[in-house]
Amino acid sequence: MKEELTTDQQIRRKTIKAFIGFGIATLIPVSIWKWITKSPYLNNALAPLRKNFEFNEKLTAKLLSNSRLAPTFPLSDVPKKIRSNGTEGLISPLEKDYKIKIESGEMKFEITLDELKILPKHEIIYEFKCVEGWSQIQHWGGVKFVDFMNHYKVGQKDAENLFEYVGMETPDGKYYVGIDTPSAVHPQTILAYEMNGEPLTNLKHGSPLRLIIPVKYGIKNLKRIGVIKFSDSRPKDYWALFGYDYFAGL
Ligand SMILES: Nc1nc2c(c(=O)[nH]1)N[C@H]1C(S)=C(S)[C@@H](COP(=O)(O)O)O[C@H]1N2
Ligand SMILES: [Mo]
Repeated sequence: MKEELTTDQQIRRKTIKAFIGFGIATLIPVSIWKWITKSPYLNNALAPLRKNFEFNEKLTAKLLSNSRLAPTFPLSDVPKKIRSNGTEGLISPLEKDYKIKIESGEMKFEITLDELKILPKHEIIYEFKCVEGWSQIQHWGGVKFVDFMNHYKVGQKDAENLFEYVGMETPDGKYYVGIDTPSAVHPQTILAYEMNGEPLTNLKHGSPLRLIIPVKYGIKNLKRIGVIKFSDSRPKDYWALFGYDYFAGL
């Protein structure tokens, strides 16, 4: 039943095909986005991001690149001895009344670890990678960074936009990292207070609270969080000052 098509008909068919193709192409990012926001507590505070997702090409690209999930592993793959590296900002004794200082726009406040622990706990077993060339499967537990942002309504510049960066520092200010917000809100980024299913008590591993950010190299996984602040200007970053790539993404 081969039919002869007029040029007009051919053009029409091609247009329809192109239209369907375009429709499918736009569905891909939308479905990735839906997957990011599947978590119920993501919806509200990330609604502003959704707008950016549609209108801000740069952010869209970043979000897409960060919507990849790092591979996870079974508990049996976790070695008994967890490697430790880097003690900047961990030497001074931890203050007895340890609190995390938060800054976001006009907001400035402090929270305790117990307050943070009210939020849902998430665990991850993934391959931690240090730029120095070693990697190890590790098991961490804590609060999703995006849950923390939503719960305390921080990181929001206005009704439509998030601040572009998150800066974190040790309480003594001797180690510090800057994280792009799309990586901070990645579903696997957590404020970790557990290692190997137990409270993180080891000071060398960042007790009482550290960052676990599987989309970045080890250098960005700040141990002993004292300060979390949101900004549009790039926060200073310890290793970037030594010439390492600012984003240190994986
Ligand atoms: N406060 C602080 N955090 C830090 C570092 C550091 O020196 N000080 N080193 C980083 C580096 S280079 C790595 S590889 C990881 C190591 O984490 P671990 O000791 O729990 O294995 O912590 C990161 N976070
Ligand atoms: Mo590292």
